Amino acid sequence: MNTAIITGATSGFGSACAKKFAKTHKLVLMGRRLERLEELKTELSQITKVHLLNFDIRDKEQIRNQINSLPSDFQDYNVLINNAGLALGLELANEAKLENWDQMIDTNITALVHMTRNCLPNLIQQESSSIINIGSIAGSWPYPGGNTYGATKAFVAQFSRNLRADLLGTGVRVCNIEPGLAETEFSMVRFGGDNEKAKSVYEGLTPLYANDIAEQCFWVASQPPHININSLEIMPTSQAWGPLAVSRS
Ligand code: NDP
Ligand code: 8X3
Repeated sequence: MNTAIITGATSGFGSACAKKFAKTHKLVLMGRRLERLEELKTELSQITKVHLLNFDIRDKEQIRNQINSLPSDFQDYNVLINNAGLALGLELANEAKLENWDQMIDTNITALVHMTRNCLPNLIQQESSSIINIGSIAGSWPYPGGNTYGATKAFVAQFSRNLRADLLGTGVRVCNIEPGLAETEFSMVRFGGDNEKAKSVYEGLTPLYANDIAEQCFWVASQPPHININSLEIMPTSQAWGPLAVSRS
C-alpha cells in the first residue's frame, strides 16, 4: 500500500480526497486545524494508516523538516495532492487588501512549490507517481474581483506544465485539476466568515461538491502509468462563461 500526501485535508476537497484515497493508500494529512485532522485520523485509522502534519503551510522550514522526516511507514508516498489554498475577498484590484494578496500568493503559490520541491526526490524514486495540483477555472477565465486569486491559479497551471517538461523520462505524472463553482468552506473563507454571503454563492443552482473533485483526483491517480492527464477543467452544468464586458460612455 503506497502513501498519499494531501494538503488542506481539514475540509472541502482535501478532506474528501482523504476519505477516497484511504481505501487504497496510507495517508499523510496536512492542515492547521488540529481537531479536524484528529477527527479524520480517528475515522480513517479503521481503514488505513494516517500520519498528521499540523502546521501553517506558509512555513517553509516546517515543510522541509516535516517532509524530510516522515516516519518510515509513510516514506513510500507516490501521490502528492497540492490542495491547500484560498481566495480572500472579491474586491476590485484598486480596493483589495494587500495583506490578502500576500496570503494568497504565500499559500497558493509559494507553499505549493515548496511542497513540490521537497517531495520530488522521493516521488522520482517511485516506479510511478502523481502530483495533482488543485488549480481553478479562475486561472484561465478572468472575472471582476478575481485579480490575485486567479493569477495564483494561472501560476499553478503553468507550473504544472513546466513540471511535466522537467520530469519527462521519470515516472512522475503531473495534473492540474481546475474546478469551477464548488460548495466547500471556500466562500466562507473568501467572505471572512459571512455565512449569508457565502451561502448566496450556491443559491438556486447545483454546484460541484467536494466528493466530485475527490473522484476526479482518484481517477487521475489511478490511470495506468503510461497515461498522464495534463489538466482537467470541471464546471457544474449550471455554470458557463458570460459575454465580454464593455464600458459605454
Ligand atoms: P476549503 O476552504 O474547504 O479548504 C481549504 C483547505 O486549505 C483547508 O483544509 C485549509 O486548512 C487549507 N489551508 C488554507 N490555508 C492554509 C494554510 N495557511 N496552511 C495549511 N492549510 C491551509 O476550500 P476548498 O476545498 O474549496 O479548497 C481547496 C482548493 O481548491 C483550494 O486550493 C482552492 O483554491 C481550490 N478551488 C476551490 C474551488 C471552490 O469553488 N471551492 C474551485 C476551484 C479551486 P486549515 O484552515 O485547517 O489550515
Ligand atoms: C474557485 C472558483 O470561480 O470562485 O476557484 O474562482 S471561482
